[in-house]
Formats: sequence, C-alpha cells, structure tokens
Amino acid sequence: MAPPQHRRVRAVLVLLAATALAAGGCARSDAGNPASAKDSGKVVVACGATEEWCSAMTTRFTKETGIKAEFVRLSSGETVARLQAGKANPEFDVWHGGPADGFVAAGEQGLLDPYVSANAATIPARYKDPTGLWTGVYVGVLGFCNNTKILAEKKVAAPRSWQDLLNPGLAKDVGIAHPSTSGTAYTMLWTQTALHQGADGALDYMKRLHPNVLQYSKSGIAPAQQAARGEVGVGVIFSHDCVATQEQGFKDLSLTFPSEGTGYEVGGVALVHGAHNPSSARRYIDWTLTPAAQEIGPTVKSYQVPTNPQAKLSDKTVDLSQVKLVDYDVAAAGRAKKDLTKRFDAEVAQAPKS
Ligand code: S7P
Repeated sequence: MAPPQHRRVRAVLVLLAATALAAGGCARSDAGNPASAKDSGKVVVACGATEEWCSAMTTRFTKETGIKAEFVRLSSGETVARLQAGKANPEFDVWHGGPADGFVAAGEQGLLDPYVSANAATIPARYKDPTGLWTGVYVGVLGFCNNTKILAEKKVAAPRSWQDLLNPGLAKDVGIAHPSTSGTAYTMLWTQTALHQGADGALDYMKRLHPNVLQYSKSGIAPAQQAARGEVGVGVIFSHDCVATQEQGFKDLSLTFPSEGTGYEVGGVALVHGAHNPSSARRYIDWTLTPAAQEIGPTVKSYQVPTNPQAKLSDKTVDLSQVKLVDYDVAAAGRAKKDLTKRFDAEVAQAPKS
C-alpha cells in the first residue's frame, strides 16, 4: 500500500484527470449545440437581393450595432446548395433576401433554425412562417420588363398576359432565369402552377414558352439587363428590378403585368441551422424587421414593398392593390420546389428547341 502522501497526490491527479475529461466531453458536445456555440461578435449573411442592397444593409447594421457584418450575394438555389454543403460547419449565420419559398425548401432539409423575433409581431401573418422558420422583410411582384424599341422593330405589342408571352413573334426574345438557381424564376414557375391547377399544367405552359426563351440565366436579375441591352424584347422579372434598371438610364424599358394574375415573392430572413454566431444573427434578424432597416431599399434603388406596415413607402414602389395577384401559397411552393425544378429541368430546359 502507498504511503498517505502518495495516495493524496494520486487522488488529486485522478480528480484533475476527471475534471479535464469532463471539460473535454463538455466541449465536444457543445460543438454540436448551436444554442451554446460561441459568438465572435460578427454575422455572416447569405444575401439574396442586389449587391447594393446587401452592402447597404450590412453596412448600416454594423453602424447601428457595432457588430461586424459580411455578406455573399447568392441566388436562391445557390444559397440552399451552399447551406447543404456546409451543414456540419456552416459558413453563414443568416439568410437575408430572396423569395421565401426557397427558405421553406431549406427548412425541409433542416438547414434553418426557427427564430421568432419580438419584432416579428408587427409583420402581418401572411408574410411570416408561424414557427419562425422565416420572416418576411419585403414583397415583390413579377412583371414583364419590355424593351419597347426591340418590340417595335419586331412589330410585337408589349405582352399584357401570360398568353401574350407565347406569341411566336417573340421567338428567342424572352429572358427568364432557371428556377433551379433563381428564386425569381421559381416564383414564375409556381405562378403557372397556381394558374394552371398543378405541376402538369405549369410544365405544359413552360414547354410552350420554351421556343421563345433565349436562355435560362443563373440569376433572376439578369433578364433585366438582357432587356436593357436589347438582347431580348421581354424579361420576366420582379417589377422593382425593371424600375431600378430604368433608373440606370435605360429609358426604352416599359413595365406591364399579366392580366390573368401574377406571382409575388415574400423576401425572407432566417437563422441558419448551427450558426457560429447565433446571438449576432438574432440581433441582425431583429434589426431587418424594423422600419428603419426596411426603408433602406429605396436609397439603393430597391423598391420592394416593406413588410413592416410602419415603414415608409417610396413612390416608386408598386401598389399591390393595383395588380392582380394569383393565390400564391409560399409553404406549398417551397415544399414542391425540389421536385418541380427537377421536372422543369428534365421536361423543359433540356428538351430540344423546335
Ligand atoms: O433585386 C432584388 C431581388 O429581385 O432579387 C431577388 C431575386 O429573386 C433575385 O434572386 P435570384 O437570382 O435567386 O432570382 C429578390 O428576392 C429581390 O427582390
């Protein structure tokens, strides 16, 4: 038997080893627990609107809170792919901007964590998920962004219906994005689902439109530039992106809306699952819902409709009561997104042009 002082030393060593083990075990289990993850006082944002909007938002947030904010501008489908790739070690803390059906699709894959901000109380119920998976920050409406000069040369009137868009006189003269990457284009695809009572009718419409499509761009904003440069006669985009492009000096652009009814987005904000900076991320989300944050858009030519009823409207913002809207079910659109975009790719985009 060891002498008493050796027994005491051994007891202390055992105690130290046990403490170290416990601490190590604790650190290992904390690493997988977003609630107790460390927050380094910055927020990394996957941002779905324009570069200018993303930059203005993150800059102002930092100015008002002292919390550093970085962003990467990504289209909707790209964001879901990046969140999926980084699921075990997320590169983003918040997703801000882009149609909410993309957020629903991400939620289906466990890529977002619910967060009900106290500031969400002022946002109307139709513009937020009741569990806090996403909260709406703006609303945008799809429209036709027409290059009047090109259409005059072709002797084609500016389209005023989805039916008009099928005019053979517009062969290869319509710009839209690919719904797998673009939230704008997915909004258009789901709009057809609403107008044609389901996926088969929607895909049938998109097949008939296909000969008129010049190319399916990656980003939903690209068709505005295509129309502005005269590469196409019509771009199917969110109307505020057409207004912003007109403001860049492209005076030949005109805006029309489809008479059958058009689709709309609720641009979202959400907490990324397992975010490395969860408290900063929540503060960022809280802030995006304030009137002050939602009034920043027009300062950088982004004229979406704010979801916070207390935010002031720009006179360039579309009047939702003047546009016929389809019944757009964001949750259903999001749940269907994976399968519907896959079908679109196989049955429409990859089909040979006639
Ligand atoms: O320009 C702002 C805006 O139209 O950009 C988003 C738009 O869907 C572009 O992203 P995609 O490339 O994914 O289509 C809208 O959320 C936003 O209003």
